[in-house]
Amino acid sequence: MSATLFRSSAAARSAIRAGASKRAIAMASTNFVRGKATLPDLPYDYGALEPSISGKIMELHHKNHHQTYVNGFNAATEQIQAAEHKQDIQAQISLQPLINFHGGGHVNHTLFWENLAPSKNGGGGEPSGKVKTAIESSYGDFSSFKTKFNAALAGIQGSGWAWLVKDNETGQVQIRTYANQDPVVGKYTPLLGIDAWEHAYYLQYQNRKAEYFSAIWDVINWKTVEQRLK
Ligand code: MN3
Repeated sequence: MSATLFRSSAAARSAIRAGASKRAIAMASTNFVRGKATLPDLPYDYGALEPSISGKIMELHHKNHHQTYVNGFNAATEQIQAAEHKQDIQAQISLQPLINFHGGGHVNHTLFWENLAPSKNGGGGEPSGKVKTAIESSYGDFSSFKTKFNAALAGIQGSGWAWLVKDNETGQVQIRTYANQDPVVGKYTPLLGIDAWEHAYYLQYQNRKAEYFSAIWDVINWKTVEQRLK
């Protein structure tokens, strides 16, 4: 497989070590610099999730795919601002799907990277504490939950995501699927998302996407899920 690929700068790494990662998780949906969305650094090397996800996939997925959503969101935002300036309501409305797609893509991927961790840094295993209790309350046990989550992923037609979300009204957790880059919004809080787009696995797994859905559990960062559930 590919050699370890470094992406984060030394400054970003030391910031992460200094405890910025917790803040970064809280800020996941608002990663902006001077009004522009920016590509977040990964808190691990591209090759660190192997063998579950190859370094080459991680590099392309982060550096190319995610960057495209960031660029698309910034471009659509500029167009909306221009339409607002001209008081062109029709143009503002017609730009909403672009905001949903590219903004959703940016938010979803930012949350996704944080949902993963190399196994040597605590990725994989089973949830504990409140996450374990919440999953058991909705799905009986972890194994049944995983089976249902993988079935939801396998059932996505075309491109989309499966998420473990918290229903903010009932406090219960549940598995929901979303088409394309539709973000988890409204009465749900996103806890754990798995990208089911072909670009997330094809280079390594080709048509064997069930193998990708099975392998990714070895690099799930349950600590992030716990922080989001709080
Ligand atoms: Mn993706």
